[in-house]
Amino acid sequence: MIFKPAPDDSDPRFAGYSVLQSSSPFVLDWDGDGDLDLVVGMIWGKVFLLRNRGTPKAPAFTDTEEILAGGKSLRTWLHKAGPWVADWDGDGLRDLVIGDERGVWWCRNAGKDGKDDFAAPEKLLGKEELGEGYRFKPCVADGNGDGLPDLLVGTTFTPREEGGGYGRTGGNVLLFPRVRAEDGPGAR
Ligand SMILES: [Ca+2]
Ligand SMILES: [Ca+2]
Ligand SMILES: [Ca+2]
Repeated sequence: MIFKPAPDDSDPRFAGYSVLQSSSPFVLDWDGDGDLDLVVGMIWGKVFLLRNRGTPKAPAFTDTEEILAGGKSLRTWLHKAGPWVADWDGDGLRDLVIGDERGVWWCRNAGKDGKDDFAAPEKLLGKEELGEGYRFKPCVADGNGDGLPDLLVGTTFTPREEGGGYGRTGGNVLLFPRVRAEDGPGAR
């Protein structure tokens, strides 16, 4: 599936690019009209919206839409963005939690009157917490059943072998439990 114009034609890297190459979709009814839309992270770290212009049974995704964060088109620090939409800080507004090659980021929503107002990405987890790996893909869920939202993060890594070669690519799912609700974002 190739969209033209591409998500950001001002940047030649995106010209005519397939938005589905190495992309990570998150499915939800973003606009509350009863059909499922897609929030998609793409290979170069951009995150954008594919609004369903069809129906629940016959979806149609015809264009890409910018998501603004901190007043700019949303892009993570590095590529292969993996978005998740959840109310991370429990204030009743959906937020964006995004993984990339470097870590996991949070865009707090301070919107009003039903309109989103996402802040620029703020780091939740970096290499120091995530360890060896890359292509981090977060999931916000109560992973340990205590009622508080936790972060589960999928990773990919290719370990070095004796002699300098690389072994088979593998991965983990890491759980970062939130200890106290009042600790806010990043608590684990
Ligand atoms: Ca919808
Ligand atoms: Ca929130
Ligand atoms: Ca929990």
